[in-house]
Amino acid sequence: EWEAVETGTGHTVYSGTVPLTTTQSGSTYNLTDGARGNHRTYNLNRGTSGTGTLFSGADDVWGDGTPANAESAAADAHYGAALTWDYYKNVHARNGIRGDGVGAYSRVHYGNNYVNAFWSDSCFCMTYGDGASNSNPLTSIDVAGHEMTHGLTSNTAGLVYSGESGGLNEATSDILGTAVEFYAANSSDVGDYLIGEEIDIRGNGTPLRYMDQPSRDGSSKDSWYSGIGSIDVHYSSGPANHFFYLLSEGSGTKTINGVTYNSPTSDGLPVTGIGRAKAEQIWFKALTTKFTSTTNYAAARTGTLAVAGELYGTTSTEYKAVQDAWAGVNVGA
Ligand code: ASN
Ligand code: ZN
Ligand code: CA
Repeated sequence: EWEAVETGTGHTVYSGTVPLTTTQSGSTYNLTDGARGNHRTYNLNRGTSGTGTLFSGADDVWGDGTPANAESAAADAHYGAALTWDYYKNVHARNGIRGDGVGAYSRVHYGNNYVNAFWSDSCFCMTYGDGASNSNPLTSIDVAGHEMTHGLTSNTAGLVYSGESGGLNEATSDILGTAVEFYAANSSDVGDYLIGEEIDIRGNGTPLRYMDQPSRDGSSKDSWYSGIGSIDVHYSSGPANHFFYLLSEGSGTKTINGVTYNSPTSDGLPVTGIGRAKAEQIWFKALTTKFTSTTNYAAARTGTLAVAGELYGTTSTEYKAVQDAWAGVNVGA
C-alpha cells in the first residue's frame, strides 16, 4: 500500500471547475489534502453526528457542479478549506489554524434541509448543511473561510462568543472569510464585501450580511452603542465589519467588481481607505497578538491602533485611517 499527493478536479456548486489536492491510496482517491495538513472532507449523508464517510472514489474527479451530486458540495468545501489554508500561510505566514501544520476536517450534507454551517472546537472541524430543499449547500468560499476562521479565533485571541467579544469573534470570521474570497480571485467567484451572496440563505437572492452598511440586512448595527453587547453576535459584528470596510475602501459610494457599496460614517466625517491588503494585516495581527478572550470594541480599537503603529508608525496615514474608521463606527478614544 502506498500513498501519493495528487491534484484532482472539482466541479463545484459555486466556484466552477477547480483543482483539488487529494491523496491516492492504492487504486483509490481520497478527499484528503496531502499538501495542507491532511485536511479531509467527509460525507454525513444527512446524518448529524460522527464523521460519516471520507469522500473517496476510483477517479480524481469530484462532483458535477450540481447540488444533486453529493460530491459537488464536497468539492466546494475541500476547495474553500484549501484556499483558507493558503491565505493564512501565504498572506499571514501562519501554518494552519493552530500554527502547527495540522489540518482540520470538513463535514458536508449535515442533516435535512439544514440552513446553517458551523465550526466546532470539540471536533476541530467545520460542518455544512445543504440549505432549503437540500439545494443550496452553505459551502461558498466566504462561508468556508468564515467557519474555518472561528477555529483560528478560538486558537488565538479566544474571543468569548457573547457580548462585544462575541460580535468581534463573528466579525473576524466575516472579515477573513471575505479576505479569502478576494484571495481566491476565482473567475466564478470574484471578491465582494457581502457575506453569503451565493447561497441564497434568505430565499430571495439577497446576501446574508453587508460590510459597507451592515444595517442593510435589517438587523445588524452600523455603529457601536452602549448595550450592543446584548444583541445577537451576528448583529453586534456590524460595527467591526463596517470598520473593516471603511479602513479598506473608505467612506461614501464605490463600485468594486461590479457591486456598488455605500458606506456612511456615524460622525459624518469622511474616511480615506488604505486598501484591503493593509487592513487585513492590521486585523489579523491584532487578532493574533493583541486581542484576548475579553476584548471589547474599545479594546479592539486600542489593539488595532497598536498594530498600525508597529507596522506603519504612529504618524502614518495608516494609523490615522484606523483612528478615523473607528470614529466612523462610533468607537472613540
Ligand atoms: N453559521 C453560524 C456561525 O458560524 C453558526 C452559528 O451561529 N453557530 O456563526
Ligand atoms: Zn460565525
Ligand atoms: Ca462574499
